[in-house]
Amino acid sequence: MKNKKYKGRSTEAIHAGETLSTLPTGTTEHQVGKTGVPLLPPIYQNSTFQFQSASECASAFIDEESGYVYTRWGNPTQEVLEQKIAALEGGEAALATASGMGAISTALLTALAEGGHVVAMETLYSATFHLLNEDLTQMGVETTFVDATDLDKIESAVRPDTKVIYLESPTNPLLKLVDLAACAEIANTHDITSIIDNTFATPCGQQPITLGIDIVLHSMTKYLSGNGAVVAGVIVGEKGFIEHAQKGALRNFGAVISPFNAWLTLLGIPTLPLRFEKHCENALPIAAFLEEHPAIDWVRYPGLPSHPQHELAKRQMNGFGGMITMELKGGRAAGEALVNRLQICSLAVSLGDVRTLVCHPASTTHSHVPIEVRQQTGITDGLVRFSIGLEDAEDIIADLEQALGILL
Ligand code: LCS
Repeated sequence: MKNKKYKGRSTEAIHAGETLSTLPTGTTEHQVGKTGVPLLPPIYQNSTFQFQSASECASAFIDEESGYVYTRWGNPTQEVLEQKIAALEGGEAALATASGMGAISTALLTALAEGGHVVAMETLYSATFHLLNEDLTQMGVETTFVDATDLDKIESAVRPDTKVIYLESPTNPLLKLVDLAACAEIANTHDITSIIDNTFATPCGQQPITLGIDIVLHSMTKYLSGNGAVVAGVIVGEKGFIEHAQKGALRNFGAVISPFNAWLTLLGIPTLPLRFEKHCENALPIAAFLEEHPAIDWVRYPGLPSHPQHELAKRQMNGFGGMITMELKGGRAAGEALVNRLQICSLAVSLGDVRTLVCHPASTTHSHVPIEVRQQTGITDGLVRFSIGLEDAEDIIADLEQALGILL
């Protein structure tokens, strides 16, 4: 469903949702009659809202559209952010959350309110995998993990009680893609809710709702905020689903975003289109440099012709993003030596920052996972993931060149 007011993505990122800031809720009596409203959406850093009368307060409880009551139920700063992201994703409505995992758990708890079965990609962000494989399993939800690059495997995993098809594209950390339009068609045919985590692509890289996907999620900790200052998430989709999520799982499980984090994210979004362009512009020559390096076995970047799904990437994405994954020939020792030697690239988890971040899963995020399980899922010992930042590509390449030099 479209929520389109502006022709261009940059105008949308700057202006969408900001009409609220022209009507400051809580304008105090001494301000009435004065002209001039804040150009930047104000931050409403308050937990509760006051009313003039019992009847006004009572009607806000009956009709929540008529007023704000309590920040766990909604806050004007959060609403500006939600309207902006709904516009960027081409969705009807959005719901901001305390974290990306808050968005994922809230969306799944909403779609699975009456229980049911999930078909999910076999390689997902690790916490999403644990949520599906452990926490939701303990609550009676079953998940079948499939190689979603093979559409037949999705189709044949669908059961009469399947409620959700859950996807990431590109995936974390292997950068596999799924054909979103084809997955949406399978989901529609069987009346299943399709959900995608769009964190790696951002709404600038792909708009899954326009391809028929029902629900789009983000960890706004990453590219959307872009400043490495917040942990936040968002769900985008049809108004009925978002309202159900807001009044149910979000409100009662409580993964609400703080007004300050909503505001910090609002500061980041206007530059997202520009930042995304630069992330893409930097990543391609860096991926090409890595692919030629003798210490490296293989490189995955959707923009490289060597990516097994490069044709799908060209068809489905409007830019290949800033994430690059590679396999070093020297295994774990080489991975550790490389990250120890890098100077501009910072050794840190997370992604989508203005700085280039590097992460060696085998010695860090996945070190507790048994080696055979890691190898089965492709998280091998020599795997290194880069989130290419906004520094000059030549400086990043020089840093990589000096660090990779010790592996030769
Ligand atoms: N989805 C994806 C694709 C992610 O990469 C992450 C976090 C999340 C959801 C969860 O978001 P959060 O709750 O942290 O806002 N990814 C991380 C990573 O690759 N390294 O550190 C965190």
